[in-house]
Amino acid sequence: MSVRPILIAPDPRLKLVSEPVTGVDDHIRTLVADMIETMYDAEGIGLAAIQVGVARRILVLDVEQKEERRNPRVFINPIITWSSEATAVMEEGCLSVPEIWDEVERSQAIKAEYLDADGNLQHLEAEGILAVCLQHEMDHLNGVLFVDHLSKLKRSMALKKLAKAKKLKKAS
Ligand code: K1U
Ligand code: ZN
Repeated sequence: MSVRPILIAPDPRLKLVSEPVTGVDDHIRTLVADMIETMYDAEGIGLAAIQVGVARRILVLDVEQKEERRNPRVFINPIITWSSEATAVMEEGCLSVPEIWDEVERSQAIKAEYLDADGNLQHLEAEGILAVCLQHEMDHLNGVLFVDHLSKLKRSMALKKLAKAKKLKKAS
């Protein structure tokens, strides 16, 4: 297992629509193991394959983030089969948009279908942080970043802040 570098916005690869996985083979299993290690290394609660430069419809989540009780979940080719009309607003961050946090409104509850790491079909009903994180990661599979949900003004401020932070990091 290895930690892979995480793409940072405005890397154009983050705008790609990822391709479905056609079979869970050793190549996919290695990618999934690396994604889990990368997520924990970065102290994230989720990660999509495109964030490590692989345009495949795979994401990993662990919204508990307790080192002594790790519970990584793997979602391959996930689809949302139902989303509540009721919405909730939660502050979000993204490992590909470092140091930016802002409020995003999403469905408060969802139902999803996906393949697990063994290629078995699974169903999930989620609410709270799990629903938020799953919707955030599924956006990545479609080339959408959480800042794309913000107003034009807020998005441009966020991206300017990110560019400034990148410039300062480069200069130091
Ligand atoms: O980059 C990502 O897609 C992962 C992202 C997931 C996420 C976070 C918050 C709301 C929605 C989706 C993150 O994990 S950002 C880092 C983070 O959440 C965190 C980092 C350190 C401590 C606690 C949380
Ligand atoms: Zn993200």
